[in-house]
Amino acid sequence: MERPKVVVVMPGLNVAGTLERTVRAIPEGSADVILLVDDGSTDDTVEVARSLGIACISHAENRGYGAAQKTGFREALALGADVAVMVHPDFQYKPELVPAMAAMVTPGEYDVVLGSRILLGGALAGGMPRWKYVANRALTLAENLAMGTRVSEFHTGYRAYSRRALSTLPLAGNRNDFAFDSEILAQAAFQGLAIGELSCPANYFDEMQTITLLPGIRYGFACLGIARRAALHRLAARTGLPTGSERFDPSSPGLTAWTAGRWSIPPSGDAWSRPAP
Ligand SMILES: Nc1nc2c(ncn2[C@@H]2O[C@H](COP(=O)(O)OP(=O)(O)O)[C@@H](O)[C@H]2O)c(=O)[nH]1
Ligand SMILES: [Mg+2]
Repeated sequence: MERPKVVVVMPGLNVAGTLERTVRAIPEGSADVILLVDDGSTDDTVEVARSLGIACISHAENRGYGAAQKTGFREALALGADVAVMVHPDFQYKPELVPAMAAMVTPGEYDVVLGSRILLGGALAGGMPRWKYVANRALTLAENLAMGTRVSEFHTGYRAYSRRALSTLPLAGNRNDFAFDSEILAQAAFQGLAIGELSCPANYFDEMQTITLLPGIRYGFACLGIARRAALHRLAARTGLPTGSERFDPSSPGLTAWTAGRWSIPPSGDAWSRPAP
């Protein structure tokens, strides 16, 4: 069997200070293409990407974390990826786990894999602020109930998706902010795609980026809105009531309808020729 093609997608805003550390920690040979989505950075992010020899696609202005994922996943599909692994370039998650994340996404097994900070405990000991931990647990409980899932957290930024998930989920109309991460899981759950998890320690340190209190509160309400819509949609699907949402309709536009982004560093021609690990 041919080795699956793995594209690492990194949505990044002003990550010049942490990009190199993140890229160097991705095990050699575990990704066929490493693709940074520069979300309108105003620092040296693109120059650092160039010095590292990775590919980079840029938004002319800041579009948001969800928008950056749409651009990155669309290009991962166009590059022929079988698996896309999202790694945050602020070095908060462990890039060393890319091969493990990718390996769990195999046809007929998981279409979505989450690197969970909650699964084996230790998130608080690892430095996650207490208010974030409590909010994460409460929102996850509500989302699991609404979506009929049993995942340990909806809010990790460390994820792997199969080609099938990225090409069939109606992602183009999803939110362009942080709530994209909950929306895509709601869609995957509704379509019956299997969601797997592995545990991943998260890093909290000075240079990392993280959501602050006010945007955090907005994010929480957005997630609750998604949970509400998902619950209503499941009810509608079962009963025929007209409470369905186009967000969960598989015929809504997918990533091919998403047009943002221009290459600042196109992937090199021998992108697929790197040896297997
Ligand atoms: N805050 C923010 N991050 C963005 C945006 N676009 C892309 N990103 C990247 O998305 C990732 C997650 O954002 P972050 O602030 O670290 O959120 P966290 O998941 O709470 O740690 C980071 O790697 C950012 O560089 C944006 O518009 N705002
Ligand atoms: Mg972060």
